[in-house]
Amino acid sequence: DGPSIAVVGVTGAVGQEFLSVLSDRDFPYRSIKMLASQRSAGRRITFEDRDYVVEELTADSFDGVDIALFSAGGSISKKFGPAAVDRGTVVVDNSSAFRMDEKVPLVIPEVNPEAMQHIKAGTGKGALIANPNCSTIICLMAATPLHRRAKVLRMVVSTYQAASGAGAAAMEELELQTREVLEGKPPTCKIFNRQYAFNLFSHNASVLSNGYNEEEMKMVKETRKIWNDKEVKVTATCIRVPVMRAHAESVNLQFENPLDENTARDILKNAPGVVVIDDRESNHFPTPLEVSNKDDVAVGRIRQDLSQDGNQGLDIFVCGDQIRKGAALNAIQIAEMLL
Ligand code: 11C
Repeated sequence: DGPSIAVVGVTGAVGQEFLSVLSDRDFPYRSIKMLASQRSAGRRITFEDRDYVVEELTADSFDGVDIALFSAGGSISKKFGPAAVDRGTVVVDNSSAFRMDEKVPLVIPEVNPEAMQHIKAGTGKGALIANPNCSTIICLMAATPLHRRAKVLRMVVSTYQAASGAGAAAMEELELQTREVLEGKPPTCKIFNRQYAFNLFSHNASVLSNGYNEEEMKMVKETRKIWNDKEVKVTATCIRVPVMRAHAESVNLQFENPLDENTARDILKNAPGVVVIDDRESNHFPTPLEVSNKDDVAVGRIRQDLSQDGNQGLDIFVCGDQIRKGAALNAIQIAEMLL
């Protein structure tokens, strides 16, 4: 029993993670369609002891589908998302295609579940729900509980983003380059056009006329939409680092009301989907490796910002698995709320 579901982009890094998360969480379904581009059609996938053949994605793929999980890039979402909605499917879209559309809820289940409370699956009424950008999700998982208590006026974020954010091919190239550099060979530079192993660089998203890149502007705009707060000031610097699958972020917060670090630590310890790793004595704080393949976002380095008066500011350091909470897990938590 349960809804009929479709996974769009099933052969990609997030598509594959959709399947593991569905299985890990015992997501109920009566049927599941594995959809991908023509290039991947015909491939075989074994999922929960059953064999599936990957089908080529077409508009008709969504006939009778209650929930579709999309992660095949913005252009595929733009082309097939509305076709799915027309057929009565609720689309949970991992791309940036519809995030800033006023009619489309942009949801982190722990943060703003109310934004999608009017949408249910299996009613024959289609809808789109957008999954936020991974850097935004990971940041807001930690910042929101503090925002609820003391109201964030300004947030300054610096990211250290993993290869997985650029897809499975970037992860493969990081591994290949690492081997090549260690062997003294010239590195293969197909994905980022430069050496990635043993290096870091400004995020590969396009740089806009204001000097920010698109990834940074996503953090600014998505935070305002998710918090339903047009006034909150956000600035970000997004950097790609040679880490496989978890993003790290340094987040500086300025509050309207005072918030001391002990209270902040207690709030974060009780926040759903968050774990606190904040051991000053042994210098143990969150690392990308410790959160890889984990559901929870880890927070540490929780400290008063010395540059702000009267307990009005905090610095925190956050790590989260980009493929899991940054993408697949968040989308499937949204799908769970549709049932
Ligand atoms: C990254 N956040 O880590 C990006 C990838 O808007 O969903 C995902 C881009 C997006 O590179």
